[in-house]
Amino acid sequence: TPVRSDTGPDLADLRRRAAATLRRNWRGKATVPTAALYPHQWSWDSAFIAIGQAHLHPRRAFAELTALLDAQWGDGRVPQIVFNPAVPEDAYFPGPAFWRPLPRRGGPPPGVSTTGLVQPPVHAAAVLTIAERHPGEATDAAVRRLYPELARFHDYLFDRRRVASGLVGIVHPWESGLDNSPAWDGPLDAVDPGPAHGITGLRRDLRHADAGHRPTDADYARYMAVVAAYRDRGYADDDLPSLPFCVVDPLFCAVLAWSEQALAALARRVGADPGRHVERARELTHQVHTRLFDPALGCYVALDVRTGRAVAKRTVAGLAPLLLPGGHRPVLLDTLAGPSFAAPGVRGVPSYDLTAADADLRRYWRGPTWVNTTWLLWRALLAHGETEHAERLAADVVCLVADAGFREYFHPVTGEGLGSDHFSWTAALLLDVLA
Ligand code: 2M8
Repeated sequence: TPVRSDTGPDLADLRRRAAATLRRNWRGKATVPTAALYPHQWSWDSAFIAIGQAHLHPRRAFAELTALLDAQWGDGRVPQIVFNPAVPEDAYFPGPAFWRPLPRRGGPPPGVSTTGLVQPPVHAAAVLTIAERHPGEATDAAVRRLYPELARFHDYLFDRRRVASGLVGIVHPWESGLDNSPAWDGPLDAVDPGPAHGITGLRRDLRHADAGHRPTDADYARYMAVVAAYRDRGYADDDLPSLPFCVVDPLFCAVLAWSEQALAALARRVGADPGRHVERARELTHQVHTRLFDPALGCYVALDVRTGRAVAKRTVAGLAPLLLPGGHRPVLLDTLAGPSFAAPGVRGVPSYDLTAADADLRRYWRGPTWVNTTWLLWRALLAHGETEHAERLAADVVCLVADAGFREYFHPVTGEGLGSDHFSWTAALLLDVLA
């Protein structure tokens, strides 16, 4: 669905600037999310970047994912961050040293430095998206190479991260991709931050972004304590609820089930048996719909696995199950169009309920509109034939970027650009909604 505009933004110019942003952030094998704030390769960023890159250079799109999967651990996990050895240790906090030791058995390939966490598994869905739009021999060859690695990643998630009978858990807010989401306030309150690490002095993000737009020091102290606990047990996934943080996130699970369907389609393309993918996608979809829906909030919610309690917060993650077949679609569509996420003048899908007392419309994942989550809902709406609504979201993305540039996130009401500039997935996904 092309966005048409005769009087609006100059779309050819936006496309050129998006391509320039991706070129600027390309580092030879992969793309950084943005130069100063995030100088390494991030997992789900690379999936979104590949989707946009495919409109420019399909080869580079597959190279991006290949670089990420080259850092896959022996146990199948695909790391949240692949550290670039050419970048100084202190350019990003927490840098490679904080994550060591990484396990030898089941860990990253020799000489490869990563974190021990994962991020939402959008990659298989990204590969299928690219393969469907850019068919050809090079694509077939790339799919043949990438399918077994993606399947191993999903095997890891389904086998090692299974919690709360049939749902898949995450062990750090960073694994959700929505780091300081209000959904994590409750579970994080129970985490002992431990001795002060002199966090403010260490945080590099505060040199590149406004402190009022970022997580707080109190958040960071707990992030570090949660990493340390997982690291000190060698990133082992036995008895996950004994870790200080263990939750089921509706976005992570919905994206996994959606990507698992994509994996079934990729398996068929390479002549592999799609059976286990079809079955796992069906079962996880069923679990999400039956266990995570909160009728009073009109959306899906996270579960704190340690307490067994649902987290009653209406966040954008709770709308992500719209990507899946079945479920509570009419209610979700109402919530998406209602005052929590839409109002006259609101652009894109805010990351958190606009009417909530603790919404903070400039602070990171606590209210601003992000292009990647808006894009996921755009895809979901298109898949369900909600074309008009989808086109509105696409037009919002174009408008936000035309007014404020390729920013990391945006004030959902004023459109003010927030966080860093020259942000890769904003550029990549803009190219995709314009395609
Ligand atoms: C943000 O997260 C990183 C940690 O992973 C950070 O704040 O340092 C999140 O927005 C995450 O979703 C994203 O993948 C990452 C890089 O863009 O930045």
